[in-house]
Amino acid sequence: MKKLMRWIVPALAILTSYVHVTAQTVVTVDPAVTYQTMRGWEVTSFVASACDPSFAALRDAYIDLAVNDIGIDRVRLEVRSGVENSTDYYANFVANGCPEPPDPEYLTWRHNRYATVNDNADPGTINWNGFHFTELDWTVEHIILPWKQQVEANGESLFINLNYVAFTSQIEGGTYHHDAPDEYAEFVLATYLHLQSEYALVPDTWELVLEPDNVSQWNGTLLGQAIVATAARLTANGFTPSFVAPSNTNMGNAITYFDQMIAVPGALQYLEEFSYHRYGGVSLANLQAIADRAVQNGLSTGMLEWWFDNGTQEVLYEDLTIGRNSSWQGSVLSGLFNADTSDPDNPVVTYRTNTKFNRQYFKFVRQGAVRVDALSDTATVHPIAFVNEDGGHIVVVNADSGGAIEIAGLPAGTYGRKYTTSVEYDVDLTDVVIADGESVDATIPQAGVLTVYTRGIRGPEPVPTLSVWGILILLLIILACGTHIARASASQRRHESPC
Ligand SMILES: [Ca+2]
Ligand SMILES: [Ca+2]
Repeated sequence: MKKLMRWIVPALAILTSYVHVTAQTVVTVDPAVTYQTMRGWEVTSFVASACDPSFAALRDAYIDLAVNDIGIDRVRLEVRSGVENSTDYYANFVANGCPEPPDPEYLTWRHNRYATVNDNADPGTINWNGFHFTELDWTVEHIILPWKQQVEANGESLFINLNYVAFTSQIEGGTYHHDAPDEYAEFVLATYLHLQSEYALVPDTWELVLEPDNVSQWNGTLLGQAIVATAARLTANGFTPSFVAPSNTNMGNAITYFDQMIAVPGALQYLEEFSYHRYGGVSLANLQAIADRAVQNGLSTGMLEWWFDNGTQEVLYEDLTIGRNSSWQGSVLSGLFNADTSDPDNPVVTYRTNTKFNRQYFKFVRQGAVRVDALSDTATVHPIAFVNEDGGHIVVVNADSGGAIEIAGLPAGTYGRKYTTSVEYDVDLTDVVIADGESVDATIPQAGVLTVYTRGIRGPEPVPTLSVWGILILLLIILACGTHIARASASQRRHESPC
């Protein structure tokens, strides 16, 4: 009996180890099956009030972290309809110290910032005295240009999505005339010409109207007519029109507006992105309908606003997979952070929870990356994969619980492994080197997000050279591991222990 037990115990141990390995989740990546191309991780450019004594310190900290650590590479720059007005209400507001409500100077600003006064009776002739770009210029000079410089220092480019805002329900005692397509087109052209002459800046895209379902003068058909009129003016002035729309606050309304918009002859050809927000009408059916329309019409999609800590990694995953998003906005710039400004010159800036999790995506998946197929054999493990323009492969996994994950289908190379859970942030596991046909294994201890990413740029692996000390250490490791090898699983040997 004793003799029999001597065989049974190790046999059981080997069997247990085998069962453990086969129970791990297998994620299979297939780079041959491709989906959307990425167009940047977006935030709106807001830092703080222009009059906030912490503004400059916050701006410097936010931009540095957003660019160099989080991976934000696209910005929504807003321009208000009230730029076309005979009075520079923004200049007056700032001159009065940017007062808060219910200060009457604040209310004057609020009641007029979307009100328009026509520059002249001819939409074909710009009267520059009828436009005041003071607020836009302040944002460009104090936020966009320093931000752009930092992104470019990393060899990347800042995608600028210029967004027209006209919350006309705030107007009191004023009027609004940009619901005439030719007047709207003149406004857009004036903004393009101004940015080009002042800053040599040309936006990558123009987002037509922020939340048109909150603006009584606008509907889907008018959006389509505005695209056609604006595209003609921009083209005639040497610009390449590229529009993002309809940007409804409600996903259901976005579908309705989109259908009306592209029914206008000539509108579709200048549309680049089908944009939507998530404040209402949220359903997987609506998300699927948005993705289907985008595929059918050769467009990208973007969930471009769900602020106030709603942009979790689960929402991001849903928008990237079912919604096929190429760009995504979960917050304004300041919304990525918590800031203690009790010392205005030295604010203490930390990451909000969503930033920590979403950074697992943002930091590694860059503009131009192509999403590729990734399948999981476990319902609680949600994978997504990308190939960056430099050939680097990225696999991100939202895990509903802790566990071991084997990632198959990646090309030979050296891979970094990083995870974040609710109790641990930014944990790096040791790098893994795999040959063709091998898998990358990683274990995440609790629910969270795991990222596996190519180290450096793909190419032939350097030939390893070993010093005398290296050879001695290797021999010691082999000796130390010898007795354990039989019990360790093949994948554990390869990836998780020096054995
Ligand atoms: Ca005008
Ligand atoms: Ca005019």
